Amino acid sequence: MKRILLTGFEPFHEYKINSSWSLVDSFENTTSGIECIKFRLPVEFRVVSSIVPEILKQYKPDIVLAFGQCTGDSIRIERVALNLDDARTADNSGYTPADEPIHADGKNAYFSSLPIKAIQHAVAAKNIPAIISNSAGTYVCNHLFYELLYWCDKLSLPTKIGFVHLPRLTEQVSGTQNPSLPLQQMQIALHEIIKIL
Ligand code: PCA
Repeated sequence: MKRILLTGFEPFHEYKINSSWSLVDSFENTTSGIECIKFRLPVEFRVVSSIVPEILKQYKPDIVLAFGQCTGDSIRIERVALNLDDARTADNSGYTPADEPIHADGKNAYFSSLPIKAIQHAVAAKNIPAIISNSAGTYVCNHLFYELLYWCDKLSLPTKIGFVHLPRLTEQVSGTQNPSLPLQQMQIALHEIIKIL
């Protein structure tokens, strides 16, 4: 059975929950004949760096689909991971890297190894807003995406890597005009994505 590793992040900044972990945690353990393994990550640059090679070796996934939360109104399928940490605010350990490469021996950037356009079309076909994003930022989400691609390259792993930024959940923005997406829509999107992988 094909194995997909789904990752989400713990809450960070002012948020009490993180939509990325809400989605991963609520998802089934098997779908479309694919085994789904779930992993919750801390919003900490250094811990993410140490965990990534470990989980790749431990779970040997065929695919890693990593999720993070953003403030937009669409599901953002990330195209590129940059070799750069540049945080405006501290991570959950209090660390605030500025203009730092993630790996001195790494490429400046890696592209997603999943079919991003096919993913976008599969989600949009369900009338769920989905766009291709050409920047995952320079915070912990980009850091995770870069580490996953770096280690697959370094260890010559066949694992395919993708990163998706999710809007906040409806309950996270109640009482404000901020954009959001219901959990159920995110679950439908994830089903559609897994079906085409
Ligand atoms: N979003 C942040 C880090 C964790 C998360 O869910 C980001 O976009 O980098």
